[in-house]
Amino acid sequence: FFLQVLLFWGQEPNYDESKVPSFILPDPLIMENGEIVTTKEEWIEKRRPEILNLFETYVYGKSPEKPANLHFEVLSEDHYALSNMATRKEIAVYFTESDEHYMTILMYIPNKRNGAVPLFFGLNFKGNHTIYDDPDITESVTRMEPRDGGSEIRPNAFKRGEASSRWPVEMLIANGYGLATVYRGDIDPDYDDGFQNGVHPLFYKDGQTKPKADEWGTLAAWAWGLSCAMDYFETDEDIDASKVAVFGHSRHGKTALWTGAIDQRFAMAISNDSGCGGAALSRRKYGETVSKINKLFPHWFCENFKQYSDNEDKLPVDQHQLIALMAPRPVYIASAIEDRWADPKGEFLSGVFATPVYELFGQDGLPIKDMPDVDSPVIDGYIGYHVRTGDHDINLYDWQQFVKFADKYLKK
Ligand code: GTR
Repeated sequence: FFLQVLLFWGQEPNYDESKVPSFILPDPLIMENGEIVTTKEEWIEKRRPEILNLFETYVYGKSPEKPANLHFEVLSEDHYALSNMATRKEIAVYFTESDEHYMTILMYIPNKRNGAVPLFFGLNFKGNHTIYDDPDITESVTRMEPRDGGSEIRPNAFKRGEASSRWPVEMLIANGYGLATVYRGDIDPDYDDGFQNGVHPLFYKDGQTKPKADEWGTLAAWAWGLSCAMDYFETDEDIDASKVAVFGHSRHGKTALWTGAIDQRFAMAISNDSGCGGAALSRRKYGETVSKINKLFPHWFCENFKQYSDNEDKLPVDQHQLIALMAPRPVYIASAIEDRWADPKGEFLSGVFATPVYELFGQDGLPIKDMPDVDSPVIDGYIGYHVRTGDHDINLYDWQQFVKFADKYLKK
């Protein structure tokens, strides 16, 4: 079986730093026509839209405009959740004018609050009911059933609270933050079904049966869904919509960064172990590569991205520019030292190479050039970073750093 997996991936991943090829990264501050960007105005008006468009066209795919008839419904509200510490709400966000297709936002808001609160917001893997052992959370179900035998694992196969080690609900509430999440399968189930379920078909033009080569894959659809949730947050007076941090682990970390890029209403983005197609530089080809990710997850990116499998040097962008799209907003990159598949050093370097864009705004990006020691977070600049002990996961240690970082920017 192992051999088969290797064959499927094409080759063994490279984990040898001496075998990382030399490469030249696209310069975030040089326009495609060669002009050099020297002011923040030029960045905002010219270079940022140019880079965003390159990522849309060649990496994640363009998403449709949000529907004008996006509407919301509060499905439940309980002011005595978490032993009276929090208010729990569930909100349906309907994607079209009918009430057929929707995602459910689950949120906890601290009861001890002076006005609207800052919020951490991100996708979950296994259903809303898995993030916390609370009998009153509505169990996620797959509303958008696979039409031809796809294999997305059904969220109701997962136990209530089974992902709770990743979701420190009490700690966030005690620190004055709200927490909100959506089951990603509500937006687009995570398997390659030719884009027949999920939100994609809701937006096909007449006769269209799949996204065009430069149109949204699954990661872009998830980001689009998170952006729809922001429309809701703007209507909820318990939430300070100008202080929402979008976060995510792994594939959801990639999504969080893309969400922050397409929707500048998010005040902060947090990437945890996001790796290839997230914070890690593609040109390093360390651990997971463009070719491996396109084979393993052919539905994540747009079709155009496939032309860069084993052809990273031709990519018109690299992932440091995705970090740069957050500027001047704060962004946090977290790695785990044993998670070599996600290339911790490549994640760190994206922060280093995004820094010149922050400097245009007179801000410190990532204030160091060499990787810090394990378990020594760097949270002084607008780009925060840590590499912690351990493997691919998001745990309390990661969250403690995110809270420290967020306290600096979202508690002002
Ligand atoms: C892996 C994938 C990574 C990462 C991870 C996850 O299998 O290769 O890119 O996204 O899954 O989401 O946990």
